[in-house]
Amino acid sequence: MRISKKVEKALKEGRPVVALESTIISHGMPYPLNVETALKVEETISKEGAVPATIGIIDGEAVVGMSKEEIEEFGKRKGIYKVSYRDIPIVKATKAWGATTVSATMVVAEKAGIEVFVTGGIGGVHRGAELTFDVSRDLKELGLRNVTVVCAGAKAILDIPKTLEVLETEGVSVLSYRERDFASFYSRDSGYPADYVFASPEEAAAIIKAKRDLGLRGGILISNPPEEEYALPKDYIEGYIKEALKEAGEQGIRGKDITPYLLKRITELTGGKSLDTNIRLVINNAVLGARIAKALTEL
Ligand code: PSU
Ligand code: MN
Repeated sequence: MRISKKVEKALKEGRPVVALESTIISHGMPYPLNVETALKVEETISKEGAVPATIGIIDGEAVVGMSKEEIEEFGKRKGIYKVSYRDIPIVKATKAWGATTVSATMVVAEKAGIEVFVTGGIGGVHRGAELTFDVSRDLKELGLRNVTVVCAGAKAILDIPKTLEVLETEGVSVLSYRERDFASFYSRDSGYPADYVFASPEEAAAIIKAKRDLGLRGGILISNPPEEEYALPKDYIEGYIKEALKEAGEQGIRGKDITPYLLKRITELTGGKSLDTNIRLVINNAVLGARIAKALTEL
């Protein structure tokens, strides 16, 4: 992999670094809002005193700390592969461009020695998984990698209680910032509690440190509820999710295409409201992620 000078220097000096993924850029939002958001997220992390490291695969090589131009290219270029763990050897050997999901980004972040990773919402157990077996690789890598993922819970399109059960099986500690409930991406609540509610970045950092000190392998999941002013009420968004899921079923959309399809369709159905919430929650996660990364380096 290629680590940017800036990220490498920060890691060497023990300064806080925050990893960011690229699927959210290439497959999660439309151009040019995807690029604007990615740059704004980086800027937010810098302002908080941490170093952002956007991760993706360029010509088969993992890049840690993309340049502005590279981020722009990830936002624009057509046909960029959506890379889950299983796809890493394929893009490597074919020298392809790959946007890394949470699962693949965790692999690269761990290799680079980055502990904290910020995204929007993780993948999880899809609704109807008892028939389709569609369970995101994100959950498996959360169980395996020593990386803390800061998100607004799991995407609302998923089955949240089943996702929490698999996280338990995988041994992932699920911590929620100031709210009882595990967040459901667009909404602050899901109806299901996280394992523990923490009150400050320092407290989260202490839990991460305890897990590492004990030599316990695997990730920690931080659920950061979207702020009240732009969070969407659960019953408002649920109708549109059901509608989008129904259309996806009728069109036979499956596998890796389902999440990008649903995010796009829900944006259309809500007249852009869901996209606005998605953008703002990622920025909100960047603030918390940077503060946790800082608190961790101070420990
Ligand atoms: N967060 C967002 N938008 C996204 C994603 C996260 O706000 O598009 C991406 C992440 O890369 C996550 C992926 O890993 O969605 C889940 O895809 P799947 O359901 O196919 O595992
Ligand atoms: Mn899947």
